[in-house]
Amino acid sequence: MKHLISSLLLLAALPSFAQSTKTIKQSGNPVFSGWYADPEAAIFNHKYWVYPTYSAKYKEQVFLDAFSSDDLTSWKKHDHILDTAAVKWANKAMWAPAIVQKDKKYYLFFGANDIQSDQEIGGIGVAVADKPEGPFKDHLGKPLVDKFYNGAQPIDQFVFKDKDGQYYLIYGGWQHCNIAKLNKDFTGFLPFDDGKIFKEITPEHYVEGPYMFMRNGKYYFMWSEGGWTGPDYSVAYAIGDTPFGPFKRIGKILKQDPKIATGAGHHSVIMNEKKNQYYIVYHRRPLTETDGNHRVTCIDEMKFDQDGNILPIKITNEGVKAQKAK
Ligand code: FUB
Repeated sequence: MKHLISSLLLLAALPSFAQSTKTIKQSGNPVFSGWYADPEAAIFNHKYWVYPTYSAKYKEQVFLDAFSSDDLTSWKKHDHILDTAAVKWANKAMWAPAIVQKDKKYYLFFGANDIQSDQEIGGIGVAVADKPEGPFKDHLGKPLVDKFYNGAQPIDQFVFKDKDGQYYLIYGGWQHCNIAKLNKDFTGFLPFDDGKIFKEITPEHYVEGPYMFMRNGKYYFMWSEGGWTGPDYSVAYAIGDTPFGPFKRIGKILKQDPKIATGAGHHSVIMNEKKNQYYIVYHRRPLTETDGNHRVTCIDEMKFDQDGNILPIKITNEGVKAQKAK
């Protein structure tokens, strides 16, 4: 009799056990397969989107793919959302997309050609589409930024929307970061009060990959440090009161873990400020790989302390729990 009762109790507990195993669906890291770096994440129409660099030899980087997901765990690939065939001035090294939805259009800012001097053709371009999956077309027929200003290589673009609705382009490689005020249709820039177009906001140890977001009225500025082909690539941050800083480096929050992966860097953030839920979307190199381009896209949780400082991120193989996009 005793046995019968305990078996019945066990059976009664089964449905809730099944339910609890259902709720622990994890993304795993990397979140999708393939060599993909510099992931830019966004939420459009209750779907997560990731726009990464296709991580291959420069000559083979002639397109961008995108990925979408309802819950961060299953990802659908959208092939060739932008191709150099649609951008007459671009022919290699299509890098680090930044996406913006504005006036029912989607704008994809990208770097192309990895220019080494003002004499070369290339820089930062803008493409436009009616849907997040494209197809994207060249918006300008020429680069938006095609020269070095304040020493910044025109790559690694990010578009920040301030609380007053103003969009800013924040970008730069070669250890220099600029901010510039975008005009309404993203065809050019508006000068600052002092007449300048590009203001330098480079913090200490900045290399590339800038990112900005707001939390509790403060401006969080993040960037990558170290060399992207090596193990020490990492992310650091500063907090400011305006998008122009000043930004005093606080410290590193993302780096390699010898048990998990190397070269963790060039990231973006998915956030739900009301729920205080933040995810860092970044690339890293599997421990088995040494080729610079062998980078994979991963997602882990980002947490803050009581004073608003970002806590060091624990990079994982498990990734994050399933979570609907809001
Ligand atoms: O993927 C190409 C380059 O690698 C990016 O522009 C850099 O930020 C680095 O991640």
